[in-house]
Amino acid sequence: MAVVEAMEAAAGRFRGCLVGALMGDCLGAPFEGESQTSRSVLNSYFKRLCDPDIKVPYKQYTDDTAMTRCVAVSLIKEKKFNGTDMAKRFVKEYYEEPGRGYGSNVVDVFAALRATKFADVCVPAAMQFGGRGSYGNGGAMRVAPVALFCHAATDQDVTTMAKNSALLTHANRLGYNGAVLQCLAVLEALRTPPNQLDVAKFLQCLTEKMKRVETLGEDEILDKGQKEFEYTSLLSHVAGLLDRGDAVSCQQVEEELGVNIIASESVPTAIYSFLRATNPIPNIEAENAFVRTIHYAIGLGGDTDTIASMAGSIAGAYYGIENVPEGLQRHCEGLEDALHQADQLFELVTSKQISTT
Ligand code: R7I
Ligand code: MG
Ligand code: MG
Repeated sequence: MAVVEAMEAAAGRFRGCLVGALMGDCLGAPFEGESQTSRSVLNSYFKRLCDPDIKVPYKQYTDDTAMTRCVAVSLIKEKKFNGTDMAKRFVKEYYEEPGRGYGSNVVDVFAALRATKFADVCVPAAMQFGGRGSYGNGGAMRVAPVALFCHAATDQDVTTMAKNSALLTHANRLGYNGAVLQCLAVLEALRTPPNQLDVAKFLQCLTEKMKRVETLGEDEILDKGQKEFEYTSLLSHVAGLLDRGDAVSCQQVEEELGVNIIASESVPTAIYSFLRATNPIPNIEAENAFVRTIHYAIGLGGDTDTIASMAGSIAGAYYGIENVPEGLQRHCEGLEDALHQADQLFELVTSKQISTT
């Protein structure tokens, strides 16, 4: 009995993770690019969404989910990371539905991948921004399936796969290390037993891992003005803000962590949102900590779909699908696919028919 229950709980966390990512994207997208949204406006937004008697427009997913789905399907079909397969899926997906709100630069990568017939799938990304590569958050926003796939892998293997999945479009160190950090955060949430989250420990663990990740490799170069331990230092900012509790305003989060489409100004913000929402937040009515995470992340403004999606995938991995209200799930385009992909990933991981090296 205990084994069956443990398996169900673990499967529920896989589902929570991918549905959390989807929900943050779908519910956050209508606010993308806006400045902060007041908590009372978002309280009514969530109340209306949860009310079965009120009809609200269906919430469509954006590029965040379109690409996350490609990552998931590629890992499921290949049973390992295959960069060429993943890149082909990104490109096919983009040209079938180009109107999903992609970053302006990543579209050039897709065109170059297609024009070069996928000869070397990392080259087009490496040529962006004068050869420095993009540091947008596109590598991080789609990385959740990698964390699930690497559920039992070593830190080294997780880091390598997250980095390789990001390098297909984001060759800048801040771009791919943002994906690594987001992946490690999802994994840490997934591996933390229910009700045993210790915020300080969670951050400490991520900080130690990022210190190793950010130690400059021989093949890496720092852009002018970039710091070697950028994310490590941002995590200490996150800890500092959390220590100040409710005294921290949205404005301060925007100023100190950022709410932008750049990875270093959104991944730490998503982690902060998840950790901050473990406790009640003044004027946010949601009693459910998963919902509070997404509500809080959206309220920060800026890159709301992506920050809510990243925060949602971490929160969903920790709280599990049983804590994700069905009244909210039903609004999200692509819900069935997200659930199915989570189940397929769980099956693969538990059957151990995969390679993570
Ligand atoms: O990172 P990416 O896939 O965009 C993801 C974002 C998410 O918010 C989605 O929801 C969607 O809205 O877009 O796409 P990129 O085009 O690689 O990067 C996004 C943007 O970051 C670029 O268009 C630039 O504005 C900025 N950026 C840079 N700007 C200057 N120099 C990324 N790298 C650089 C850089 O090196
Ligand atoms: Mg988007
Ligand atoms: Mg976005």
